[in-house]
Amino acid sequence: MNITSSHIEEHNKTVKDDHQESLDALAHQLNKRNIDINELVEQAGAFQVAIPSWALGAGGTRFGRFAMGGEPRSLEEKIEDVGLLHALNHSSGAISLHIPWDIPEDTAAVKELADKHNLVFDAVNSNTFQDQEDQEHSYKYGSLSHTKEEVREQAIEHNIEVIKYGKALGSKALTVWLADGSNFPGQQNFGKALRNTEESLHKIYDALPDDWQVLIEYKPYEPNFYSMVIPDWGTSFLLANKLGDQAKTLVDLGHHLPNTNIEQIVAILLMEGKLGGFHFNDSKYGDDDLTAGSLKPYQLFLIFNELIEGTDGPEELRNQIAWMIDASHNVKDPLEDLLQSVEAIQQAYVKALLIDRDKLKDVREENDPAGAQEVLQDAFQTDVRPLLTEARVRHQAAADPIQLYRALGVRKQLIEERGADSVATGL
Ligand code: LRH
Ligand code: MN
Repeated sequence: MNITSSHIEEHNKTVKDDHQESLDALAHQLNKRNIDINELVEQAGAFQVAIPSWALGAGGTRFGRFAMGGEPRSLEEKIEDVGLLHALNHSSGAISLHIPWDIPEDTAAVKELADKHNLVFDAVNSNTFQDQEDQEHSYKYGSLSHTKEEVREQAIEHNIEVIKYGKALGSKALTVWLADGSNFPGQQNFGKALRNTEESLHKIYDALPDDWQVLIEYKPYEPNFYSMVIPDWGTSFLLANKLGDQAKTLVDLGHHLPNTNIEQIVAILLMEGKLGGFHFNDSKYGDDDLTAGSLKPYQLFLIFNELIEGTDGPEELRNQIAWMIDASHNVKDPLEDLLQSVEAIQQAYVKALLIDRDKLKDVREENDPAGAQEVLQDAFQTDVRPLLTEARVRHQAAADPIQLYRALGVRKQLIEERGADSVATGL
């Protein structure tokens, strides 16, 4: 299923006048604040979010999984689906692979296919939280932290193999998330488990190419429900500092206990030069992996406020951090969900760019909390959608990606091509 430039042109023609009207209104509004809308359109257009290869099919829970139909059956079909998203919004120009769910059998052919869709490969993810058929040692009781050296060695080898795949595809980072932990008090020696993990990570770190990073992802619980070896940002930060400059922390928005101030964590990691990347999603209770910005758009905005506050300009910000989604779709069409996530992330980014930083600095110096809220609200309550639409139109993408996706009946066509019960590897 290909979305052609004439599909896009036809669609953009139908919304042209309405779009121009709302864009002019926003440009006028921003002009009064001495903000050049074209500068923001540029920044929005340049902001790319990587799509997780494991979130292109229907997810599920232990209570059930409801097939979506037309799910990608291979890595090649996954790349086509991400290519389709990128054709629609011109902001999904990267794919993050998970190994062994997405082993590139022929890396040259896979890279060529990705090039054809204007896609690059973001961080590659290792998987030592599931046992593969031909695996010698089980990860039931952990991997890099395991009490048995042979299990740790097996997990280290897997991570080094994942780096090899990533190198062949042009990726520049390895994401390590460990399910390692315990379900019951007394089950694990916390200190030993962390020390084992640190030693194992050192061996992986030594295998990193010089221009690579290792991103250490933390999570407070699940699949272990009493303790996780890397439960919080502090432990990930500790390990990243012990490993070296190429080790950073990855912040998955769903990996925080309720009401955690994630924007403060982001501010500190950024200040310490240890913020490596994000897994964007949203949640109400646990690691729900819901559409980014669908429940807490203000938190997403506040996170971008800290990101812009802590870096010298949009360019530096964009280039030093891995921007990735991590989601699981139980009821929504995965492609629509991902389009909405990218839109919400871009809205938070552009709204944060609208914050009057000088005014914010002044009201903070004057200890004027109400004044500070007014500055943030002016930006957050600005409807930036016409600006994002314009960024897409200027890059020959769809003014309204979901509208065009539905008008073309993409899901229906994918079901005709791939069948109603095709299942994608992943979560
Ligand atoms: C763990 C996690 C991690 C991935 C997995 C797919 O919850 O967020 O990033 O490896 O989801
Ligand atoms: Mn994640």
